[in-house]
Amino acid sequence: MMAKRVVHAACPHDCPDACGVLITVENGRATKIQGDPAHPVTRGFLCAKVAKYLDRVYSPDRVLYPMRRIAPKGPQRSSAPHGQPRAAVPTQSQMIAAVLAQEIWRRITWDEALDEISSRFRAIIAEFGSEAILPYSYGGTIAALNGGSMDRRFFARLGASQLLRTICSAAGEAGIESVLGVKLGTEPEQFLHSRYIIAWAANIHGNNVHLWPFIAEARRRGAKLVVIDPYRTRTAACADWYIPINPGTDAALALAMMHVIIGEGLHDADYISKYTLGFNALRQKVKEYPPERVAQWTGISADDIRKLAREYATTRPAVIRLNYGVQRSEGGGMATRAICMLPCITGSWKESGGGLQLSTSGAFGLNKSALQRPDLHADDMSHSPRTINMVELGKALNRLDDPPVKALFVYNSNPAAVCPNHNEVIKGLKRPDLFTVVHEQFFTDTTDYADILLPATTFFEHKDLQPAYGHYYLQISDQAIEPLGECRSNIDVFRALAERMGFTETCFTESIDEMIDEALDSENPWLKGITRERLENEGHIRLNFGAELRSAGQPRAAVPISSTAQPRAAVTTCVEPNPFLPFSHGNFHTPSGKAELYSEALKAQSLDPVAEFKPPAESRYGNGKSKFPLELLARKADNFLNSTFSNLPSTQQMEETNLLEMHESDARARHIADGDAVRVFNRRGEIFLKARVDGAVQPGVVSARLNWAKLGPGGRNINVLTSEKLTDLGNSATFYSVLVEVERIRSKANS
Ligand SMILES: Nc1nc2c(c(=O)[nH]1)N[C@H]1C(S)=C(S)[C@@H](COP(=O)(O)OP(=O)(O)OC[C@H]3O[C@@H](n4cnc5c(=O)[nH]c(N)nc54)[C@H](O)[C@@H]3O)O[C@H]1N2
Ligand SMILES: Nc1nc2c(c(=O)[nH]1)N[C@H]1C(S)=C(S)[C@@H](COP(=O)(O)OP(=O)(O)OC[C@H]3O[C@@H](n4cnc5c(=O)[nH]c(N)nc54)[C@H](O)[C@@H]3O)O[C@H]1N2
Ligand code: SF4
Ligand SMILES: [Mo]
Repeated sequence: MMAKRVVHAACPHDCPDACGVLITVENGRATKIQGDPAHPVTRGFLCAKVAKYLDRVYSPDRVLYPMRRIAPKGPQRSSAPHGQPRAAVPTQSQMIAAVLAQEIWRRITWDEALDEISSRFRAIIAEFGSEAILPYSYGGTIAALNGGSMDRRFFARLGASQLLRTICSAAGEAGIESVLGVKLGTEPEQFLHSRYIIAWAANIHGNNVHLWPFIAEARRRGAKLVVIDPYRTRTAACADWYIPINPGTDAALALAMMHVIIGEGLHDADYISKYTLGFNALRQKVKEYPPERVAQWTGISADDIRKLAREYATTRPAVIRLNYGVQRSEGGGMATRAICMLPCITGSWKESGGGLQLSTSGAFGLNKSALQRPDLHADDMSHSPRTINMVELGKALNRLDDPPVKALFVYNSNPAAVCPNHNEVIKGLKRPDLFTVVHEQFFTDTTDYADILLPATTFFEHKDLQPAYGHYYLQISDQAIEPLGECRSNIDVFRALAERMGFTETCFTESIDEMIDEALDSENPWLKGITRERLENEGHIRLNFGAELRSAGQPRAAVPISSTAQPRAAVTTCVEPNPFLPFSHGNFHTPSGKAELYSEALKAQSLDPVAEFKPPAESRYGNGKSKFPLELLARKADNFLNSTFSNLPSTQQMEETNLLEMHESDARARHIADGDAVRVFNRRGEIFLKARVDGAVQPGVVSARLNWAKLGPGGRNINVLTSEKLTDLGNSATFYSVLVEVERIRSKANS
């Protein structure tokens, strides 16, 4: 009889928190998941969805064996009548029953699957060239290995088209890097010391819940919390000051704040002169953005803009938790850039509890080129393969030529749910001549279009190395249990495919531990002294910023692991690290080494070298009067993670789906009452939802949440309405620059 073990893991979902996790394993079966109480940031509690992870790992709906499609592509059911949610849609278990009845899939062996994939790839390469093959992956896991390593090696060596992975954060990354040169920011622990906290496009309770205890403690000590968001999130509801803003207008707000700060002499002239470049150009530029002018765009009164600017500049330390919501608009890159200038002109980077956090990922500096081997190329290829932007998948599948995309390999992603312009994506995925392989844990919207379906492990079933984008701890995530069924990790799949394709480079036979060692073998000084052995012993290690945390260096055995350990949400004692203040003395990673308030690089791209606000074309400020007057926020669900978790009964119970939230005045103008069935539409598509008039949004804005399309009414989700248009910087997605109209189709009273 095997003993009870507790395994240290780390949550690999696409979430800033990267929680430390403890998995109890008894007789080879995981019996309990809990947060690791020793993790200084995630502090022993998990979000509601991952707290129920055993339901996910052991769900009867897991894909457990390789399979070949024997039915036509597409969900195997008749569409639900318009406006009829759920009931008409088969449950997951019904779908699985169909699978088992072999109506859709035939089980095959791994050998058969790999043979078929490699022979189809060979044939496609012979006829169309290797660029006719397109990998498609994103954030299923963001751990260092399974998030992108063996797969990248494989597709580089194959000479496949390269995927530009821009669907999430590329605009914000370009924005922050244009000012700071790097994705570094305030440590979550230091929010404790803040006196003024702005949650700017940051849904903290929904998407970043482990920051909340630090904010809560700062507030107990007298800090003020301000939330800037067009949607009244749970965080906004408990803020000291909630400032609703019109979507896509944040650049104007930031410029107006700087107008006030500089105009009233509240800036830090010393910090500015030592560590920034282009202040005079900024001083000129912000003159164009007086609060009165900006009030018209943002919907925030000039008095409130002035008050916000003054409070922010004079209450010290002040910190901004900026999140990626702000950059999912047409002008998202510039908006991020303008906001990132704020702590540079107030000098708040100098203070513990000051600064700004958008992402901390730039500190990890793992050896990416060793992991991904971008130097690999196909034997007879003399040029770099073409690139395809993942946001434009619909376009790529339907309109690309020379060569057309003939094979699609999807892993770590569910594009049939998450990609904008859903109808175009589905049209492409339906192409009978497209050979589609999907490596998945569940029968998602995308597996409905797979020719070959491969079963994927969860993080319980494989080992990995886990960086973070919301704190500075590197973690090891150990394998807790054997893979279920015949599941294989991403690493194992691409290793096996490389062998089938006859690739002889040694990197294709490396073990997981060898790959972790390579990842850690980097030039980054902050990884100094951090080895796999130490990580295996200690679970998490704060990056080596030159000084050790008091708690670091303790072997894991010294951490009491009690089966009754309670989640410890409240920050009662200060962890008091030697604070990491990345820009207290400049050290910006820009070409000039300074915070670039003026950027030659932007000028070279014919963009405003300082910053500017351009009203999004698809917004209330677009040209002329639109047939679609309402701005849609096609948001994420608090209890799902993008489309992940949306099929599990235990998480479904926590999230009401298929709602359209609207303001009372917009509802009244359309004779819509709370609970009515409504049609939401624009020229790209339509979806049928239930109206909810609950004060979550302001006039002119409606909001709905992401879900699996096949669980939505009519087999659709909100991405039927979103567009493939790209952002100003970074070529990212514009999920929050969408215009729609809404009409009532049936009143609640008659249904
Ligand atoms: N529970 C949960 N957690 C998640 C996810 C999830 O789906 N569910 N997704 C994960 C992923 S992939 C990511 S990238 C992160 C993202 O996390 P966030 O960056 O927080 O992303 P969003 O939820 O898109 O946007 C945050 C907030 O910005 C607001 N917002 C939208 N448009 C604007 C605007 O124009 N101006 C302003 N000021 N605010 C705006 C939205 O209403 C939202 O409340 O979260 C991760 N964590
Ligand atoms: N309307 C709207 N659309 C959005 C967004 C929005 O806010 N609104 N957010 C956008 C953002 S920020 C993002 S990041 C994208 C996210 O897009 P995706 O990264 O596609 O996100 P998920 O929906 O979480 O799908 C990930 C899939 O990977 C699978 N998976 C998990 N682990 C593994 C693994 O180890 N191996 C393999 N092979 N598969 C695995 C999961 O089961 C899941 O089905 O969505 C974008 N789409
Ligand atoms: S999804 Fe985020 S909050 Fe939830 S357990 Fe994972 S890292 Fe933690
Ligand atoms: Mo994301």
